[in-house]
Amino acid sequence: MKETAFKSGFVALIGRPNVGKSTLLNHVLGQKVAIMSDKPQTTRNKIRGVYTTDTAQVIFLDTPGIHKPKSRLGDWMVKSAREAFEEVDLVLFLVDAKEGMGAGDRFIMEQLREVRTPVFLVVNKIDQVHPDSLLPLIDRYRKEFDFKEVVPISALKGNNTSTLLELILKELPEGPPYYPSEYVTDHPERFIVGELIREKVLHLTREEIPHSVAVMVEEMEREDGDRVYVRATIYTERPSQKGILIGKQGSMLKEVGKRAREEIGRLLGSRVYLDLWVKVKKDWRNEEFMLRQFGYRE
Ligand code: GDP
Ligand code: K
Ligand code: MG
Repeated sequence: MKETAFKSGFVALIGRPNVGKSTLLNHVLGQKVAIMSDKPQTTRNKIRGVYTTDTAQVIFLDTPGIHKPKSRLGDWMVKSAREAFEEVDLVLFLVDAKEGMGAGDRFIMEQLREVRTPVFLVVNKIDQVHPDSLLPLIDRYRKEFDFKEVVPISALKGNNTSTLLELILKELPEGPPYYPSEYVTDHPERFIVGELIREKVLHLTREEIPHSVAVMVEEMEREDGDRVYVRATIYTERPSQKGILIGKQGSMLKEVGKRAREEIGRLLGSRVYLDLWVKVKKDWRNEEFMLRQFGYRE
């Protein structure tokens, strides 16, 4: 049997806010455990997720926002985004089937025109439109740009996402895996953010609580208006510990949240909305799965 060479490459995701970039990634990365780590990354591109099969590895990247610049800094960001697109193997341009083509889409396509990297048009949210409206919409995009592939999907329902993955894998060059196969990292700041929350718990509680606590940052996303939304869960081992952590009328949790929010804000250099939860997970310390999730194992 002929052995096929391993393929690997970098895929940039671009599209207006809320087109479904995060949803697509979560879907692709599926049930895999999110391991947090502080592996080095390039300064321009943020690793969003690593998808590994027996024969290939795809590294999905966040690209700097590409909006019509309102300032010199904006000009610079557009230029660096364009350069980032040159350095990847494939660009996925996500659009919203229901919203149709907007000025934001046109601006992105203008920038992509100056880039040699192949671009796929990914028409997302097809579950929200009548099939008949799809072809005219795709035609409109095609008139504006020469896409290597056009793939209609529903990231939410998982429709046609396996076709998209196949086409992505086809586009990748031969190359080695850049990350261990179990590495599915999200933003590495996540781990630090979790640790900051844990630190506040340690400062504010005593006795057995500190050792029985783990923090998992489930979501961390920069919203419009430069605020970062963080949803995190503090895990304890017993209901009584959960009670202590929440405190009288939520006072303890409020204090943990307040202190953590300030420090996370300093770390990230932006305002933070911290959505903090407490859950009981008996014996989390003994469960390999949980240890991985919390980033205590590679
Ligand atoms: P992002 O800003 O591009 O990362 O977009 P998100 O992934 O956060 O998605 C924005 C919203 O669109 C969320 O409410 C998603 O649930 C929703 N969404 C994403 N993909 C789909 C889809 O295929 N169908 C539908 N109906 N909703 C979707
Ligand atoms: K969003
Ligand atoms: Mg997103």
